[in-house]
Amino acid sequence: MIRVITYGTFDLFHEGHRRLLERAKALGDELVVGVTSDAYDASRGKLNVSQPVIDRVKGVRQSGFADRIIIEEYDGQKLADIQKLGIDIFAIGSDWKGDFDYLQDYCQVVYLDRTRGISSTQLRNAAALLRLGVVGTGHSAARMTAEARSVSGVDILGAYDPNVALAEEFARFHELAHSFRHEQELYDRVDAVYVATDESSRAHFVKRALAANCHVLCQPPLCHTPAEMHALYRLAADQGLVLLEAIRPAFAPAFERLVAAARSGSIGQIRALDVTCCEPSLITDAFANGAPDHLTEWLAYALLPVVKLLGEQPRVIRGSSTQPLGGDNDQSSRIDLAYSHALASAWVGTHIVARNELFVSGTTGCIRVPAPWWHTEYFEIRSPLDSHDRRIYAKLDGGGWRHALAEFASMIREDRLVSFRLRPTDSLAIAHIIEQADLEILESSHVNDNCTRHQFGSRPH
Ligand code: C2G
Repeated sequence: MIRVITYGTFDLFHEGHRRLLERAKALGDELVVGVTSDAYDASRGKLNVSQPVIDRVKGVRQSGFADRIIIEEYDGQKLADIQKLGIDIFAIGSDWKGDFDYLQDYCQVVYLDRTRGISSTQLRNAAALLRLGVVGTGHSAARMTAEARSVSGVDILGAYDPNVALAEEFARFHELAHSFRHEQELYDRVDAVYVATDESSRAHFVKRALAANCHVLCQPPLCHTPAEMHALYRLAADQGLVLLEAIRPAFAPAFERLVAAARSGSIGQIRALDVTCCEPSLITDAFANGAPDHLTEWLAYALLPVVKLLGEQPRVIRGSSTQPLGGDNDQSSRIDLAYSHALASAWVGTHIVARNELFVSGTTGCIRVPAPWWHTEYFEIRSPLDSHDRRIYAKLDGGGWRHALAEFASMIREDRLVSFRLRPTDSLAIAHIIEQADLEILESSHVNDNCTRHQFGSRPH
């Protein structure tokens, strides 16, 4: 008797799940299926699971392949189950290749090819699955694609890149069903796209995707000017489509709680905000996880708390910037803002070791978010009246990529065009501040031949 075990969430049971169970069952005589509990999915960062465990178990049972169904409740249970149930083969989809090699000391480990590109006819509830395409094949595209396996209800169908060979390689590496030679072919096959091309072509692809009736998640900055951004949001709204800039900290649970705490008066009235986003020259994995790629993206990060906590219309905006130093993207910029009752300072730079904290001061207390603040799982509320700092925790999954994608997918599913986490007006306010500070720098700088139009926008291509 050969006993096989496999595990999964099995949300909205579909053809990919059915084929996985069918092949797992064929490996032996008896198949045990572990279905994740709701709490375990939450703890392992599987986002947007729409069915409770009882319904997911029902889906697995109805497939007819499982001889026994168990509930997976904690990390490390796989090892315990394998020993307790006398398992010979552990089987799992190829999207987990390598992750379970440690079980080889206890049983045979088999990775079964993931089903690529699930069609709507293969779903019980077709509207529940978001077919996503990726435009661009760089670091951000790769990271978002990898994180998508942990967002339930999202299936990445394929990739497009103006460089066809890159798109083919990307699709092969990420086991996607398609690489598209023509942009329009991708738009015709998907519900939504993630645009992660280089900054200069981003607005072009966003516009074309919207015109082709696709929802768009876009790597920030969406474009260079508030006017252009406004036109893109207008186009999306007119078409009834979601357009969301993936400024990842906006979707991080700890940041969301910070905004709620600060705005609900937990530190009195906000009087000052100090935020730093500096990238050291030596980038460790821990730093890179969730950090933006370019100075312009750093600026969007740094201005996010300013706009969310102090509002969209500062009275005064002052910008200062070094000239590019070692390279195009090696630069330091500061924006100082005055609101009627508060001051803010946002500093971004590359090749600088800085505190990278976010500090918010109020009339009765202050909030500190430890470094790197855009990637944090907690913040502290300090008040002279309390003897202890209050720490508030909220888990961050997948470097924040997952939370951005989960919000985007929820918006589409719920037919919600605006996210309160990052409204179009927030994105526009950030773009407006950058434009004003940029103009300020140009006006105040002495006539300088090296002075380029985009003091803040300069970036490598
Ligand atoms: N799967 C597949 N093809 C798809 C989608 C999913 O073969 N198009 C496989 C997955 O690889 C996995 C199983 O179906 O083996 C269940 O997938 P999910 O429900 O997404 O669960 P998952 O998050 O992969 O659970 O302990 C939990 C497991 O480690 C993984």
